[in-house]
Order: sequence, then C-alpha cells, then structure tokens
Amino acid sequence: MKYKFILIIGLAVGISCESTKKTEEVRVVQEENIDVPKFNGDSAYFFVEKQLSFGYRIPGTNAHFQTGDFLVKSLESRGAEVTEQKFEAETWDGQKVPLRNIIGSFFPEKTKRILLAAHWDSRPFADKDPISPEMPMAGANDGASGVAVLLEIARNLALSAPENVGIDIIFFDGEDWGEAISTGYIEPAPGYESWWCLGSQYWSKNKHKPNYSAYYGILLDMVGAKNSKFYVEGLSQRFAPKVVDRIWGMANKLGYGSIFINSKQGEITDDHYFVNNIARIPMVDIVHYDPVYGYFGDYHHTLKDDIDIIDKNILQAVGQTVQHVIYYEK
Ligand code: AHN
Ligand code: ZN
Repeated sequence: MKYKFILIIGLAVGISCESTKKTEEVRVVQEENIDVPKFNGDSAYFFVEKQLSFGYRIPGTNAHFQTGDFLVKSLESRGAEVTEQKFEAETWDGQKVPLRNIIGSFFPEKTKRILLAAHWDSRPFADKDPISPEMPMAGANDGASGVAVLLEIARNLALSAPENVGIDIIFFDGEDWGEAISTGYIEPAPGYESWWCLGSQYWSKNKHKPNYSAYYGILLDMVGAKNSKFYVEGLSQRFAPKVVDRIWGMANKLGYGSIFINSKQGEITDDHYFVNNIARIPMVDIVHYDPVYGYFGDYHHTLKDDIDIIDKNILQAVGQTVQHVIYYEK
C-alpha cells in the first residue's frame, strides 16, 4: 500500500520532469522493496586468507586436497546440496592429476537457475616472475579472490533466499595449469581444447545434473587486487550482452562506476569460454583489466600475487554488485 502511494507520487512528479528522470524514480521505488543482504568485505578477505593458509592449491598436493574438503564443508554448512565431480586429467608437462569440481546448489527446487563460478586451484609455477619463474605462487588474486567472494555470497544465501531464482556455485578445478611462457603453445590432450581450464571443460561436457542449464552465469576471476578496474571482456559482450548491461548498470547505480568501466576490451580464454561454447550457458567474466598492462595486471603469475595485493573494498564492490543482480532477478 505504502509503495503504491509513493509510486503514484513518483509518476505525478515525473510529469513535470524530463521523461528519463521519470522512469528512474519509478524504478528506484520498485527496487527499494527488495532486501539485499550486506556483503561483508572483511569476511571475504578472511576467506582469501583461509584459502592461502592451506598452502599452494596445486592439484595433486595435500594442500589442494585439504582446500577442496574445506570448500565442500563450507557449502554444506550454508545449506547447499553439494556435488563433488572427481576426475583425472593430464597436464602439458606429463603429469596425471586428480581434479575435483565442487558444485553447491542453493534452493534446488527453483527452476530458474543462476550459475556463479570461480576457479579454486592455484598455478604450480610463477612463470611470469622475473626472478623465480619456477617457484609456486600463492594466487591470492588468481583464484582465491573469486572463491572468497562466492563463499561470502554463500554465507548470505544461508540467511536469506533470492525471491525468484535458485543459485548454483561452481568451484572449477584445474584452471591454471596452462603452458608456461617459456614453452609456448602445446597441442592439447585428446578430448580437450586447451591445457587451461580443465575443470570447466570437463564440467561443460559432463554437467553435474544431466539436463542442467542456467538462465545465465557469472565468472569471477581476479576480483580482489588493489586499484582493480573491471572492463567489459569481449566474449562476455558477444555471448551475454544483456547480463553485461545488468551487471555494469547495477555497479554504476551502487556507486562503483569508477571500478566497473563500461567499455569493451579484448576476448580472453577463461572458464567462461567453455561454459559459453560447450555448455551453451551465457556467461560473463568479471576479470581485472589494467589499461596500461592489459588483462590481469603486473602481479599476474608472479610471486607478487599474495595477500598484500588484496583490497577488501574491491572484494566488496564485486560481491555487493553480484548480490544485487541475483536478489533483484525477476
Ligand atoms: C590465458 O592466459 C589466455 N588464459 C588464462 C586465464 C587465466 C589464468 N585466469 C587465471 N589464470
Ligand atoms: Zn592464472
């Protein structure tokens, strides 16, 4: 009743204003009705630290195994129905490693699904590091940041459900064991299109539920570094232009317009490439782009990618934006 009244006033005031202003006022009144939980940047930051505390999350290692178990337990503790998709994959340097995609389904009875994803493995070598290209790297931003934002969203999903959609959180494994800079391109293993993104390729061909699909997906990759900017990644624009508009529009409305820049950049091969191309689910990649350095940033695949490049305000901007998109979904 109260909202109807405000709506009428809004329309009446709108008549004397220019038409664009009028629609804005009506829309704001309607959206105030929806309760979006507060995304806590401190909590998300803690989830980055927690992942790093296990050690390097390199497939086949004990730290990787323990991190995986932690992620399964976290999703279960938030009330999700969890599927562990275990398989073995070959790497370009001749190893056979056990991989595990971890899927948490929230409100499985809802038919309209939104898919949120990030990769949980870390790269076995910091091949772009000028001093130690063979050392393993922490991957605070490359991997842990996206997972941390999703763990914080999961915490909120346990407290309140979006009205119109169910949510599937997928932690993809084996994203970051692609060829080293020093080796260059190597022909992929049979059945794969790339040495990168092994988990998302596997899932896209073997979904956790045979007829699974989603209305759309959002991938988070490198979403926590200081001074991050999120430009529109080219494949996302090509495959999911409406979702791009929704995310960048929402970020702008929330006051994050200086972080989410609505300008298109090049296309990159990331987990969303396979979800778009093989699973045929329109998926957007929110990923750091540096206008000077290019995609990712100067810390990328170096030993600099550790906890001290993480900014909880960036995690918060991304998390709050994604939450608004899913809680407002019609
Ligand atoms: C390329 O380097 C072309 N794709 C890998 C994307 C990536 C690596 N995301 C995180 N690490
Ligand atoms: Zn990487």
